[in-house]
Amino acid sequence: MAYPILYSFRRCPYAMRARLAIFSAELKHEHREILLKEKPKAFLDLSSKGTVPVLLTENNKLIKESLDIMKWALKKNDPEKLLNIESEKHFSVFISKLDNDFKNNLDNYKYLHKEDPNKLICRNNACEFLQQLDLQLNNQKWLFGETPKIYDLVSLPFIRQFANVDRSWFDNQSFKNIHRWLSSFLDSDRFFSIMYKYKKWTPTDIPTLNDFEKI
Ligand SMILES: N[C@@H](CCC(=O)N[C@@H](CS)C(=O)NCC(=O)O)C(=O)O
Repeated sequence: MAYPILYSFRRCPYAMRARLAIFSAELKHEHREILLKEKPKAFLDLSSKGTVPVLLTENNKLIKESLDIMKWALKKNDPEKLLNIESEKHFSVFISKLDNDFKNNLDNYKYLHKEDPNKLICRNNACEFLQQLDLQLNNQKWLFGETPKIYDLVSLPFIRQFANVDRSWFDNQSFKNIHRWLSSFLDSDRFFSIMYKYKKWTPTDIPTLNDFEKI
């Protein structure tokens, strides 16, 4: 196989973070857009788990977790030094808070019925994490200074999802650093590029090559 293949879904925050890492690593790859409502058999045959993102490397290795795809891409090429972080252990704790606690609260806030009291309890719980990030972003552009790190790229797609549940409520909250951080991400070429609208992939399609070096 000439190029790695990324199976992705445009609005999925996990797929977004994988695309952010691949974009930063400037890796040529084939993009296959999957609709979660109608997953092609060829995709399910490859990954019975049925979640996106999934990456098939040029050596036929299958990577089924967004974080592993990010690390795979950035270990190949990391011009922004996103992986230059102080402590792997600190990063693992951060990921666990984000992917478990924050994401569970976000899902409940997003999907519970508006009359369910847990909806707002979960929104408040999620805000505790946002408050920590807001504090961390004080006087700096990104979570760890003036350049992004993997921390920013793993989390921003989920912060966007949280903000979009009720945009006017979110905009009225006092997370001034988060507002700035999120807006500058949403206005960036990086975000624009990874949100390109591909048509859905069908197994007979000819490859959709994605060469980020040319953007
Ligand atoms: N732990 C996985 C989670 C991926 C995930 O849950 N993706 C969702 C979409 S955002 C999915 O594919 N869900 C399957 C479905 O909705 O059928 C990762 O980090 O890649």
